[in-house]
Amino acid sequence: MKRIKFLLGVILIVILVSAIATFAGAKENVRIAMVVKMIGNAFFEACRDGGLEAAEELGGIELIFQGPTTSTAEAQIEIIDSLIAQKVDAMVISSNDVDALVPICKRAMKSGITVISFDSGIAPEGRILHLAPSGSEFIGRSQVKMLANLIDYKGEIAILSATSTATNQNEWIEWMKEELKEPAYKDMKLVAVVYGDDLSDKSYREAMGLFKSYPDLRGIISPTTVGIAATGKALEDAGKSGKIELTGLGLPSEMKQYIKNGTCRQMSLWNPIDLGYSSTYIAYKLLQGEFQGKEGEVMKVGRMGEIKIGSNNIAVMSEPYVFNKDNIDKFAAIY
Ligand code: RAM
Repeated sequence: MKRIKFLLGVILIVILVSAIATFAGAKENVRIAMVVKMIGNAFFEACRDGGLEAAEELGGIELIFQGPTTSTAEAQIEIIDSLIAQKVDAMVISSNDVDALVPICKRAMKSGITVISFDSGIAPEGRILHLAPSGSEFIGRSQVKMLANLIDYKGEIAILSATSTATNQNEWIEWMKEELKEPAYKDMKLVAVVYGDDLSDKSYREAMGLFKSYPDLRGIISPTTVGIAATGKALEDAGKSGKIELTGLGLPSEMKQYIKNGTCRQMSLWNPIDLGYSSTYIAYKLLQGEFQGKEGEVMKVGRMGEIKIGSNNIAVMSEPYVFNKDNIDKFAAIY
């Protein structure tokens, strides 16, 4: 009799817990789509790996990884449109344009899909929050400081960016320009900003074009993992290593050879695996109602610890790592 009572008790508790969970809106087996700027970029493959790690840790998540073959907003809109039709539960998006994705993302949210941006943001009306790997001001200013140190605060410099509409690169470039207004940089001149569209061959050609158009060029900042690696190759092929200094945001695994031979003596980046992990984790918790996505909220993001949502619902992770000859091997083995 006691045993039956005990069993009945257990069954009752199970029913109650699942009823509460259903009432609270907890969802099982959710589908989270990670939409990146473009496929074929190792940076986003590392983000995907982080997303898969979060999915595994949290359980009950199917991660759908998608991105266009060209880094345009139009191509991303098509993908998002089809994900709405497939009724995915959440989307984490690295955007090719800050405004162009707003209407489609508004439609996604209206249909009940949880939308956040990560890496490269969507304007506030088109997402619940944006997860930035690091503060834009810090990134922009520190890139200029790094290059200034390499060229002794003197000479012509250029920026080789991703696409002309990329939210993240454009914000960083604005801060680079702000930093360059400081008196310390009076002998440095920004002569050009060019766009390689996160395509290796186009970035390579743009770098070669810079060498030709600006024979006195002393340094290049490339705040894109694709652009910096292509510029490293162009510098070597053109025999310009050591004559033109290179810095920016690069993947250690792709930049190892250029760091080691001095073509790029210093650069930085955050961990894209952590970025993909955190964005997937946050999307899941928002979906489950465990995070509210409100300014001021401190989110507990698994192994990453606490991440606070700041103004405009932008949550900033931490400062990037700086890579040089001494530590590149260690990081190149990871991402
Ligand atoms: C490229 C992409 C990405 C950016 C990195 C630094 O892979 O443009 O959005 O964050 O570079």
